[in-house]
Amino acid sequence: MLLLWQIVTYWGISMITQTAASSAVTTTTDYDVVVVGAGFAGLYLLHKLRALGLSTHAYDAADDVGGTWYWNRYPGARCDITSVDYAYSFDADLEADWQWSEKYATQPEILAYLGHVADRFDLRRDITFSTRVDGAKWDEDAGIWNITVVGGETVTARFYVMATGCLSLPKSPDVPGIESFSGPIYTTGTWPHEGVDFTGKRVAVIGTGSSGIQTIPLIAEQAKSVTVFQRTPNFSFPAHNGPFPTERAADMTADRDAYHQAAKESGAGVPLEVTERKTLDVTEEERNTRFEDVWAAGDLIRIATVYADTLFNPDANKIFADFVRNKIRSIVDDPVTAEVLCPITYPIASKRVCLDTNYYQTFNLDHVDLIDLHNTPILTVTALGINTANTSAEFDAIVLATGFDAMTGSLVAVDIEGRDGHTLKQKWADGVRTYLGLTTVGFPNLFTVTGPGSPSVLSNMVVSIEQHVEWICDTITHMDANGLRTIEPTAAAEEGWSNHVNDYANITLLPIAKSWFNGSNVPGKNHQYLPYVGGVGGYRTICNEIVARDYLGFVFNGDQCNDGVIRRLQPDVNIMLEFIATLGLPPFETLDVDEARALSAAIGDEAPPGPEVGEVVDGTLPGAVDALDYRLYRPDTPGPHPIVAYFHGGGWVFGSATSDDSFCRDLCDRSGVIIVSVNYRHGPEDRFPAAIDDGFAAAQWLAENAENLGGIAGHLAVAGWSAGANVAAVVCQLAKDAGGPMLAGQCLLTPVVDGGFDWPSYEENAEGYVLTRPLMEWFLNHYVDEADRTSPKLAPLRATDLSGLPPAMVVTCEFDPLRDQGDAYAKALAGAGVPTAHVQAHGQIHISVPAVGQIMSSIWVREKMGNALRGFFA
Ligand code: NA7
Repeated sequence: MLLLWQIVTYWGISMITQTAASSAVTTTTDYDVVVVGAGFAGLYLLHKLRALGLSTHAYDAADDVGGTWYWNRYPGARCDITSVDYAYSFDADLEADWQWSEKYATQPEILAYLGHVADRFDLRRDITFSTRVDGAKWDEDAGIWNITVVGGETVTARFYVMATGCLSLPKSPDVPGIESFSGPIYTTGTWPHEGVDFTGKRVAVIGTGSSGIQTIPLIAEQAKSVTVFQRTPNFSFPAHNGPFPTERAADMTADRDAYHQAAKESGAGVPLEVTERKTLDVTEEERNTRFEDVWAAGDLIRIATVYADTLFNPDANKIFADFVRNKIRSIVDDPVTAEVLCPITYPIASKRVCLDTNYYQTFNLDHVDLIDLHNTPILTVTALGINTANTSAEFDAIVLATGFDAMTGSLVAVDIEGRDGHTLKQKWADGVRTYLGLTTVGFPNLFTVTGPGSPSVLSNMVVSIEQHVEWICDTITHMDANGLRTIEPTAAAEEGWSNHVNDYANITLLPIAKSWFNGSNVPGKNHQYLPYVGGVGGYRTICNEIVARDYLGFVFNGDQCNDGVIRRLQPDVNIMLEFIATLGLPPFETLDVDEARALSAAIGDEAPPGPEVGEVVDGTLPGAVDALDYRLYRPDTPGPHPIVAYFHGGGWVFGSATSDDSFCRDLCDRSGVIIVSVNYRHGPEDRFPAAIDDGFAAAQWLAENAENLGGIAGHLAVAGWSAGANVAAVVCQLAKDAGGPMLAGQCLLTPVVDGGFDWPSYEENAEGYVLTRPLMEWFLNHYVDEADRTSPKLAPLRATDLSGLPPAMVVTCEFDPLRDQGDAYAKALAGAGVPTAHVQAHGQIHISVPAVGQIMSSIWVREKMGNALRGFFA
């Protein structure tokens, strides 16, 4: 159907005329776009939208521009991204004309900058100040938003953009009795414009987040006394603020395009090189030198990227945290106070790291006290002061530095009603779901700038804001050019993105702390890690890719749907695949067997070592024909232990008793049982059923010799990966048929249980995930004749009776050609009455679960496998 759109803008009124074949629908709106907020995001939106010829208007509750920098006027308020980077990049002249005075600009200077931007681009004429938007309702028939402001005025717009900032709604003061205090209460996020003179006053400060840490030293400079009420200590580094660092500015002016491009492609929106080195790969001396450099730099990005594994590996994180704790101890004179200031309950950087000026030194002043609310919680605030469990003190003023209802608070504070009368608040009550942090299902033509699910607060906000504003403007341009009235994400795209956001957070240590990043600072708020951890560069690539793929995951006009999920693999699995692609390795199936084995062994040699175990012993045991090598992994606990016979992966063609070394160590460590990795004969030299015969012989021998190996008689199970899982599964069937050995369980990771290819996963995952369909054909051809592929000794799924088999754990991976047959086997076992645990590992591929030390997103699977092995013997 031919759609013709005309957009006529006249005196701020836009008329959109849609002509669809013979029918014509005309909708008139007051504005093309209504924007809420006049901070960094709202101002740039106004400027951009205006340049596109769109009529636009912004509302802000403040009486001038500035957003968060309008409200947060507490003493000491500063940005903690270097000023040169915490500024717009969209206009070279603006950049050249503005000179920052300090490394980290103060709130008044940032506010002046935003005022300058508003003046320079004449933005205030399109902003209504001192006006709070309190409702927005989508009119499905007209395809427009009705936006109401406090006082009742309603305006209409085609598009509605919330540019309300991530930290703009102060958290309600959940301090018992706070309303009874008779003196003044100041909240950092809504500080009086005229300032506060604390001279001679006894001041209580509640809260030691970034705001508290910035303001406490300055209040202490004035006040007669300061008592700091600390619930959770934060890690803070000296900001080393000072004059504007001219060398950074010189880098920028030398090649501003390259500088800004580097920022856009970076992790955090600041063009700094980050190391790929890991904490435990360097000497203690080298590490300490680097830590000292970072301490001296006073730069959040350097702190967060001190080593590549700091945010991922608990041991690495602890080493850095210990360094900072020792710094705190070295600064604070009183050892008891120093310990109270040392964070110990969460990994460093899982709560927002702070930059300060003399924060810890302030506690050496005689008139500054620290109250540890962890041990002595506030019982109540009284008219005159604050009572804790063991103190009672009077104050002249209380400062609340208690934070914000972050990321979602200001969005759901407006009564936004989407399609079918559902509100955003209702939709997000049990969990926030967005597509890209920009859009959300049920709310057509609503955009959220730096919304939950985008890098936002984990990045330089200005870089992220510019990217979102430009994406929104490009999208509106695309829609107008193509006669598209409405845009909305699909449910599948939104769910996929929400999973991806969670997946990324969960491979880091970031969700561990209770913090405003995951909503746990606000009583009753849903706990969920809100920002996107994947970095601004990666995120930008995704946004661009979605556009390039014809707005994948969006539906236009309610019926032009391009459904799909942009990232389904686990993030670290994706990174692994990208890395493998850079190696340019030949497909195994194009090699002869010796070359393929050599390549497989060379790849295996590069794998990180697994965990230490109590003992590793190599030996041989009798196979069906010849002796078989084995490697025994003994737990670091007093024996005897149960034994698990493990059969390695490698398509019956590659591998050995030691080829899955790190995985076997990990299983041993997690399960507390002896793992005996047994080799078996391989094709093409020894074809089917040689591997199975060896596997069964090995199981018999292990059963008979358990006690000699430090095992327990009668406590034997089997496990395996891929072709090895095939061996394990068939051994269980043979043992059942033969009446022994008794097996306590079978743990099958991505098993081959069928010789046919008639499974959808062979089509869906035929290529691209390392184990390909052609490679499986190559393996089977080298191992087994066509005629034998339906034999239960090759295809245990085809056995006529699965009842009576040992309890099973079957793990399948979403992007594995073998997925469906593994799923079918789990179902068949359960159907035959075999106690079966079935783990379907979302976003994983055939090789990612055993990738110990490489893939963090599969740790939980290995943990379940370890528990299953232990459980077989419970
Ligand atoms: P934060 O970082 O959320 O800090 C708030 C602080 O207030 C934090 O120490 C809280 O302890 C404490 N708090 C909150 N509620 C209470 C109650 N009821 N009793 C005692 N203590 C309380 O907010 P900020 O304003 O400092 O910083 C927000 C961001 O703004 C900052 O990261 C920068 O990005 C800019 P808790 O840790 O919850 O135990």
